[in-house]
Amino acid sequence: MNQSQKQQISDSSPEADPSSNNKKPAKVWDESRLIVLLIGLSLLAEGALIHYQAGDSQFLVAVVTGIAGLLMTFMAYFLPFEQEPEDEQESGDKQELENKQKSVESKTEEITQKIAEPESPATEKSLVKELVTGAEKPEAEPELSWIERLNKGLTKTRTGFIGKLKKLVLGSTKIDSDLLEELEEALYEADVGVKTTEELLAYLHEKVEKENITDPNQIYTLLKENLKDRLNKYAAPPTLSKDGLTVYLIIGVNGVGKTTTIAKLANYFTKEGKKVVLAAGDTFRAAAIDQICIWGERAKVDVIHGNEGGDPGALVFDAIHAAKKRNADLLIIDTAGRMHVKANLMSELKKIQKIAEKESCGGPHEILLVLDATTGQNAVQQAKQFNEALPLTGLVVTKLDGTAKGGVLFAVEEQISAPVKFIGVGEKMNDLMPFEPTEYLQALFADDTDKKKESDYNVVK
Ligand SMILES: Nc1nc2c(ncn2[C@@H]2O[C@H](COP(=O)(O)OP(=O)(O)OP(=O)(O)O)[C@@H](O)[C@H]2O)c(=O)[nH]1
Ligand SMILES: [Mg+2]
Repeated sequence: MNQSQKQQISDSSPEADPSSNNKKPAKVWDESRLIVLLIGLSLLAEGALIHYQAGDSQFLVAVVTGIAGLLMTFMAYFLPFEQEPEDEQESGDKQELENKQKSVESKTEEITQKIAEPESPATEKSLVKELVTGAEKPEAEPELSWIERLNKGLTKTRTGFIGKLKKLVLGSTKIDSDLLEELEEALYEADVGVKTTEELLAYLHEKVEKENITDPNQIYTLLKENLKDRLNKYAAPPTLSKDGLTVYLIIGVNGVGKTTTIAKLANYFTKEGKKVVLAAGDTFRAAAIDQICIWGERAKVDVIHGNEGGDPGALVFDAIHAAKKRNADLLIIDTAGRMHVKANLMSELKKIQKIAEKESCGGPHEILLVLDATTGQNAVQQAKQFNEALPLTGLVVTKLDGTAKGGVLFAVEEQISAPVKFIGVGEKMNDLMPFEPTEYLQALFADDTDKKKESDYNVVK
């Protein structure tokens, strides 16, 4: 129990209230006590009277009477008072106090137990179910096409990063060093990265000088073209084995969206007519197995899983053989989230990769690093270090719907010279697709009002 909880409990206990228990009984001059006092005083007066009237002859009687009076007066005043009986109100209060104390004691015990015991497996399971179900709440709006989802998902970046570029360039009347400097700043702010920004600026400078460009509109067009060329330079479709089982290994730091991406991939490839099997390779995080099993149920694909705390390498071995036995086309392996700076966790990934390589023909066909677009430049560092540990074949950029920057996609490809293979623009099963630079840029640069239907785009399928 921590200090503040202890404090809370002790503050609410009855002992904390000084007025509650130490109440002294009130002095009450009941009738009998008054009578004793009166008799005592009368005897005193009688003693004095006898002495006054009878003189020395009755001296002894007067003294005895006086002493008796004195004693009775003392008795009436100084003898300890009996505690008066509690009235009904007070005994009710006492009962209430006892009940309160009992309830505080049981509450203390309950809190202590809660802190000492971990969440029961049943509670954990229901929490996982809630998490996965939460991502699939029925939509109030009608089902959208991928292009509409993409367009919606990129709203923040379109109005943020791209909106700023548009305002800057199209709002200028001339091309000068101020404009180019502001442009540079906007690119940095949007996580486009130092290298890409410098190259972009050098390209614009050269074009402006060589072709004597004076219209800012042309700068805008040049910028768009350059960004498109950059994305096209790396673009590559997801690899699928021509014959036999294809194996995808999904890696990344904690919470970037690996397991959700796996569910989305299972959904996508199933719709493409492939038989997909999932491997619950995250044996580390509590309830990770339950999470992928629920996603598997939803995507209607088999999940090969072991026990929590088991060896992920052994699980991958079993999963490859189980997938082959089922004649699956694609096995997607989940892994536990890990920090890119932890060498021992990176070597565990290498071990998994070796097993996949040995047990499958030419696998893993994709080693996909999942990156959370909202983490900005940190995603670039992650890509660099994971790529040093394992040769990445591609990237999955998730949560593009949650960022107004969106430039990290350009930076990260340049950094490791590997393509973005999938992008995620939401939590739902249909919110992920293979990355197509053309449709991505069209959604990014589309005007919010006039480019909302799939037919408005020149979609590369
Ligand atoms: N908005 C949004 N949320 C996403 C996207 N992809 C995943 N998420 C959410 O990201 C959270 C984490 O997803 P997981 O799939 O559990 O992440 P993980 O990388 O497997 O996490 P660990 O296994 O703990 O390392 C979930 O709440 C997902 O719904 C996306 O493209 N957009
Ligand atoms: Mg996971």
